[in-house]
Amino acid sequence: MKTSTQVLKLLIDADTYLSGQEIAQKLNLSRTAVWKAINTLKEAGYQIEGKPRVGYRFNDNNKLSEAGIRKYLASDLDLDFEIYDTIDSTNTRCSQVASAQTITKPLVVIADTQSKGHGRYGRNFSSPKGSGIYLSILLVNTDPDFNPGLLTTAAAIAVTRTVEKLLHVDCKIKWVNDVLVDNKKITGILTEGVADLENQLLKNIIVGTGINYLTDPHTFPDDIKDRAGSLIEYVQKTGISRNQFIAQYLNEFFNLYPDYKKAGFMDEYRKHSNTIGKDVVINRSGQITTGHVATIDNEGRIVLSSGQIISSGEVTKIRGI
Ligand code: BT5
Repeated sequence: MKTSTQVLKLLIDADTYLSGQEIAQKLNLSRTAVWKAINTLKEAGYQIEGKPRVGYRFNDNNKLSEAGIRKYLASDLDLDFEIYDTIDSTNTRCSQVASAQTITKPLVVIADTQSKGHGRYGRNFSSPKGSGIYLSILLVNTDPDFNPGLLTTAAAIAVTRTVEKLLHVDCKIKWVNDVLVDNKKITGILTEGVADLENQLLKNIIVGTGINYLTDPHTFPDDIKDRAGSLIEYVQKTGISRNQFIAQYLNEFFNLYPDYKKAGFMDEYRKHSNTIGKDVVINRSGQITTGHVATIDNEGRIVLSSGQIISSGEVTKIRGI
């Protein structure tokens, strides 16, 4: 571990002021090395407060960091992290890693901004810097009957639980993968599989989540500004950092993941659904279906009152909303 990373971890875990001497003793460093590490951290954008004769304290000023996330991560979670200031897409990075190597534990890739963040059907996902959470989890898959729809549903519940617990605001879920607050989309989720070329099994799964966390709603591009929303108002009220939110989301996700196929969260999903009981228009690759949504079943599929079951596609219109 780099000296500056060690110092950062110590300050984050301490949550209070540590004198230069204490840091030096704990890490077996010289005072000069501590001073240099503090400067390196400040230059990298970490807010380290220095008080004469008292010491240094880390201020979680919204800068993404592995140590800042690990502080709130469940202790039994064994994950690797890659954190970028800028990247094309965290999902793309995961698929590159999956193609280049065999991973043995989940890898979490996070970026402060994405130049080519994408959603389903190659659509753009707006990813401005310094405010959003763009995160992909690369999982090892050994299940030949992997169910991407249901895992996406579990991820939507993980986001919903995190938002409701930490930011104290209610969420709705628009089938299948959009989390809404105040009727606007604050999160999109994209699950992708990476096939093993030899046996065509999905050897890895990528669960990508984009969250408009501190995004200024006035900065949304014109084409989405009517539908996209931000959590900024609730984040500012509660003061929860991106690092803490990310850790809680990972805790929730990995709590659901081992048993996701048992669908124990589907009652919770149905309670949060803004789609059940509504007349909808569903677009499946250009094929349009209209109907009344009777329920969403334990596979995460829409059941229309006509009896028709729809497992994928997009709800383009919900009447009465
Ligand atoms: C999604 O697709 O909503 C899934 C988005 C997944 C993004 C994450 S970010 C981390 C990871 N890396 C990636 O490259 N992707 C994942 P879909 O259901 O197809 O919705 C896309 C549509 O949502 C767009 O066509 C816009 O209408 C709208 N949209 C784009 N950016 C948005 C934003 N920031 N907030 C809300 N809506 C947005």
